[in-house]
Amino acid sequence: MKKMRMTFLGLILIFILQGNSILAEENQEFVHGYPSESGKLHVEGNQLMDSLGRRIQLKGISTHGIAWFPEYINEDCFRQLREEWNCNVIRLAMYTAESGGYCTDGDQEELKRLVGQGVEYAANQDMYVIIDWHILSDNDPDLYREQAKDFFAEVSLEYADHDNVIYEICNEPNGGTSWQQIRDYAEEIIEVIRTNDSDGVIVVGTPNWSQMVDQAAADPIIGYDNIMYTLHFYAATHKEELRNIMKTAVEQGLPVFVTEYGICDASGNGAIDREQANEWVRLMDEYGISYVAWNLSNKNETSAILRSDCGKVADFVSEDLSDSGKWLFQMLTGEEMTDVSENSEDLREQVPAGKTVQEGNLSYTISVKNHWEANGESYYQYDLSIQNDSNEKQEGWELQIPFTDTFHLSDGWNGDYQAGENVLYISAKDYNRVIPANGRVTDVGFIISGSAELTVDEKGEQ
Ligand code: IDC
Repeated sequence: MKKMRMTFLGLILIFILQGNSILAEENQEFVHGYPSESGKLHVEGNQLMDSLGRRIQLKGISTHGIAWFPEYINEDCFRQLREEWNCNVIRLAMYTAESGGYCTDGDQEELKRLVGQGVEYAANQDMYVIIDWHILSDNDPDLYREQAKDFFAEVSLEYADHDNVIYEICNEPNGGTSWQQIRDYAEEIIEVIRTNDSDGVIVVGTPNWSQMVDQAAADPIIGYDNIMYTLHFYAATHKEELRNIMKTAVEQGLPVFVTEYGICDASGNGAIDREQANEWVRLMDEYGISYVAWNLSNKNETSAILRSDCGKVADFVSEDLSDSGKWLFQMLTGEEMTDVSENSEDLREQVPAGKTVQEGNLSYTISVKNHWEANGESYYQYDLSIQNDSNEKQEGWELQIPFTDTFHLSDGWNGDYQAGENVLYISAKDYNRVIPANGRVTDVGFIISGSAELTVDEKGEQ
C-alpha cells in the first residue's frame, strides 16, 4: 500500500515535470535574427526557423507600391530601418493590376530592376526581403497566372543563391476566390520556384484578403517544404474574431506569416486603434509569428509611416514620422525616436560653453547644446535665450549669427529663421516677442549641419 502511494506520487511528479517542460518550451524566446547570423530560413511545423535551428521571428516594414513610391528603395533608407528601427525584414510590394501594375500598364523591366535593387540593398544591410506579388483589384491570382509563372521563374533563378529572399506569391486573394482556387494557383507557382530555388520560403495568400487561414489549416498544401500562409489585419477593423482564427490555425499547425498589417482601418486610413494593435502584437509575439507593417511612404493616409510633408527618403527623425510611424518605431525598438540618430557619433563633451552678446537692453546667450556626426556631416544644436536687462518690457527681438562656413538649417523652433550665406537670421514669434521687465525668453533653438569646423564666427559677430 505504501509502495503504491509512492508510485502514485511519482506519477504526479512526472506529470508536473512534463507540464513544466511543455510550458518552458512555449515560453522559449524567439530570436530576432539577421541573415548574416541566421542564414537561410526554413519552416518546421508552424514555426519559421533559422539555419542554426532556432525559432526566428521577423519584424519589419513593407514598401508602398514600388511603382508609385520607388524612391524609398535606397540603401540609406534600408540602413536606417535595419540599424535604428531593428527591422530584420523588408517587403517589396509590387502591385500587379493597379495603375502602373506589373500585369497592366506597368514598366515590367523597371519594376524588376527595383525589386533587384531592393533585394541587393536588403542583402547589403543584412535584412530578409519579401518579394510580394501584390494582387488586389485583380481578385483571383489565376487572372495573371501566366505572368506570375514567368515572373517567379525569373526572380527565383536570379535570387536562388540569396539566402535572404522570401517569395510571397499572391498578396490578397479576394472577391470570392476560394482556397481551392488559391491552392491550385499556388501549387503551380511553387513548382516553378522550386525548379530554381529548392528550399526558399514561400508565403501563400488566403481567401478574403488573406484572412481565412482556417481554410488553409483545414487543407494545407502538401508535398513541399517551407510553405507559409498569409494573414493580414488592420487593427481598427479586424479584432478578436480574426485573432481567434489566426490562433486556431497556428495551434492546428499552420505556419502563419503576417506579411502586412496596419494599426488603422482596412482602407489604410482612418483612426488608429492602439489597444487592438497592442493585442495583435502581444499575440504574434506569443506565437512567434512574423509581422510586417504597411507602409513605407509619405502618402497622405494613416498607414503611411511618414508625414505627408516629409520629403526625405532616408535619415528620418521623429518629426518626419506620422502617428503610425511613431507607434511602429516605438514598438520595434522599445524607445521613442530621438532626433539624434542613434548610431551617430555623440560629441557632446566637445561642446563649448555659451557666449553672450549684448545689444541695447537685451543680452543674447547662444550655446551649442548638442553636437553629433551623421551622414558624413556635423550637426550642431544651438540653444538661444534672450534676457531683458532693463526695468521695462521690450517688444520684439532679432539676432544675426554669422558662421565660419556655409551651413544647412535643418530645424528651428520658437523663432522665425532665415538662412543667408554664412549667416542665420532669427526673429521673434508673435507669442514670444514681448519680454517682460527683467524677464527672459528661453527654449529658442535650431539645428544646423555643415563641416566639422563649423562654428559661430566671433570676428564677424554683430
Ligand atoms: C492601399 C494603399 C493605398 C492604395 C491602395 C490601392 O494604402 O494608398 O491607394 O492600396 O488600391 C490591403 C492591401 C494594400 C492596401 C491596404 C490599405 O494589401 O494594398 O493599400 N490594404 O487599404 N489590404 C488591406 C488593407
